[in-house]
Amino acid sequence: MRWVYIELKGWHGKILWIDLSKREYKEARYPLEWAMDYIGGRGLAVRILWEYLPRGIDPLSPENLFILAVGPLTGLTLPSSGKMVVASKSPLTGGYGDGNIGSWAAVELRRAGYDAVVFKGRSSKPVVTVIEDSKVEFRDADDLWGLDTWETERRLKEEYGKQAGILEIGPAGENRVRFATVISQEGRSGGRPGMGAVMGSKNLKAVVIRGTGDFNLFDPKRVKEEGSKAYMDVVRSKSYKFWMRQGTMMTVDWAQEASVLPAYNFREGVFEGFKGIDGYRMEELKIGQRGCPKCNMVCGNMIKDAEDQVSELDYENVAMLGSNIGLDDLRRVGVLNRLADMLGLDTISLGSVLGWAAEASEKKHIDYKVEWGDYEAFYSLVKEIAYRETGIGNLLAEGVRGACLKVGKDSCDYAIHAKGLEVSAYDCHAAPGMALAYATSPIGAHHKDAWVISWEVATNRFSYDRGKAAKVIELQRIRGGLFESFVACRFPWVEVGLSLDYYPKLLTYATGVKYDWNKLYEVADRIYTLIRAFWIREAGGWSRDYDMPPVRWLKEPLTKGPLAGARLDIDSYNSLLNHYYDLRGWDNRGVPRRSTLERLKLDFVVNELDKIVGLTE
Ligand code: PTT
Ligand code: SF4
Repeated sequence: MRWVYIELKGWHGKILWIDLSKREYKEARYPLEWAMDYIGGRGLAVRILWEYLPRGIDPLSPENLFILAVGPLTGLTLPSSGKMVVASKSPLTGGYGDGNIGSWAAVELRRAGYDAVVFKGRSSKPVVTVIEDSKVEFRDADDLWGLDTWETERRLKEEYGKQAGILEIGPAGENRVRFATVISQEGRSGGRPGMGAVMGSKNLKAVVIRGTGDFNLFDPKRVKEEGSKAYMDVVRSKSYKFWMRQGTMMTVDWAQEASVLPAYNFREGVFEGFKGIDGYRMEELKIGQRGCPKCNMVCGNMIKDAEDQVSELDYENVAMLGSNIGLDDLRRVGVLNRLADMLGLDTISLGSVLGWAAEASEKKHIDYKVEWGDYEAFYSLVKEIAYRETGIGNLLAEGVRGACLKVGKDSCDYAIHAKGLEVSAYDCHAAPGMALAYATSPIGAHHKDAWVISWEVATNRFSYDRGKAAKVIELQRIRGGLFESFVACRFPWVEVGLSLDYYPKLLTYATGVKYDWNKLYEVADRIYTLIRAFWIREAGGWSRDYDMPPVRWLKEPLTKGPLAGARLDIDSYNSLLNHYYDLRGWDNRGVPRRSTLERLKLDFVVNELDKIVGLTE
């Protein structure tokens, strides 16, 4: 195929390729079509992985690619644009993995003149990669290896200045814990499906980025005017004041009220101690807030934790390390949360493996004693996991799916994951739409692609109708398809109601390409379908079992709260899944149809998928 290269505004059109084995780098232009058809961020990342990742490799081998990708809206003067995608083949799930992290590294990468950086190979010893505009240096990192993320970033800031954007891993990433994340700015964490472990497997302790260039925009004046208006709309919104008080922590009370607050390893959707960990309790302890660059609604709420240190709280962290493990003291939850940030562990997966361990201990499926709410035992387990020092630490470092497969004895019946990624903090015994959102999320069970639960609870909660599948797809398009590819934070829209209409306009001003919703939805569908093709390729086959929710929600009803007795119905779930597949143009195995691939300009995957699974028309 002959590719045309980018001469457009809004993108730089360049990828920086870094070979850590050889300590070499080069910059390369990428095809114009990739920008047009995938926009950037997640879209660009999956296109790169499809094209360049050797088939079937071990995600922790040097062959894996570790990608940082921004989009045309990243870092601009518009609300909450300081975000970037970190992506790779996941060591936790074996499929496509990514996360969205707020960091100055996102802004600096755009200033440095790249749309993405791709790392391959493995350094023979610990290294920090330093990108300064078009120059790359490899700084030995023996002195940093073993340090926690906060200390690593502090030392690198001393060396490279306060303006530098820095992404790093902690001991968990170094030790290849399968749910280790990438950390920045002490409380930003990205890449739930083990992106930190991939960095660790490459001996890449940190990436430092500084750039001095401009954003190469089509109409910078209109971007600024429109972006400034959007900032004002954020501040003037009705929900702004309360958001600034509680941020995502307001969700604890809502989740309790709606019976979706995970408790005791997702056995229940209500928690008797919720008042000890809710947004109002957080307000009593709050000492400040911080967040990502370019944001005027910063959501990282800081408290002094039980060890008198600063911990930055979010709903997911608190529910998973609080109610899900039976802990009702926010200052103690704060300690576990801070440890996760410093060691570089994903809090959601961590809360899930701790919950699984408590249940396995209770059922005597493992020879280890840890009880619900046992803070000291959980505290020690967090460290044992990050350092993989002990038998139990090593076991839990594999994630719930890996751990239950090793332990056996029905312990997979209470391993709460989809496709190997631990479920985030919404119980779905009584929320079929959210269960579908988790089960079909392109990275495994994360809420980020379709947080349909608030709509579901407020509407026809117990139905499994076609409209629900359509709603999941609508949200996946906007959240997982678009915000992840033009790359900005979705909270201005989700949480304070910023009009979505800003985004096509801003994209058009930034790039000069006319965007409307039809065009954007087509991009989103293309990205979703390519990610599905990538999963099938890497799994070497496919069946609808991959798109099923955790067994617990189907088999074991809730026993507490107003919805006691509720559970998902398997036949109805299957019919909901059929609607979903049909609306996406996938067959009843969850494999994209040939006609869908062709309509979405994904002809280049047809032959390979056909050989693996046999495509339907
Ligand atoms: C995100 C996931 C979330 S989603 C939370 S809380 W949330 C957890 N936060 C963690 C943390 O903190 N420390 C830690 N060690 N592990 C953590 N794991 C969990 O990670 C995050 C915010 C949040 S807070 C959310 S919903 C929104 N997510 C966005 C998204 O996905 N895309 C997008 N375009 N905008 C988003 N805005 C919001 O960003 P992952 P961050 Mg995160 C302490 O990365 O892998 O997607 O996992 O990036 O900068 O911390 O911002 O109630
Ligand atoms: Fe970051 Fe929160 Fe601001 Fe979004 S709202 S950009 S997650 S600080």
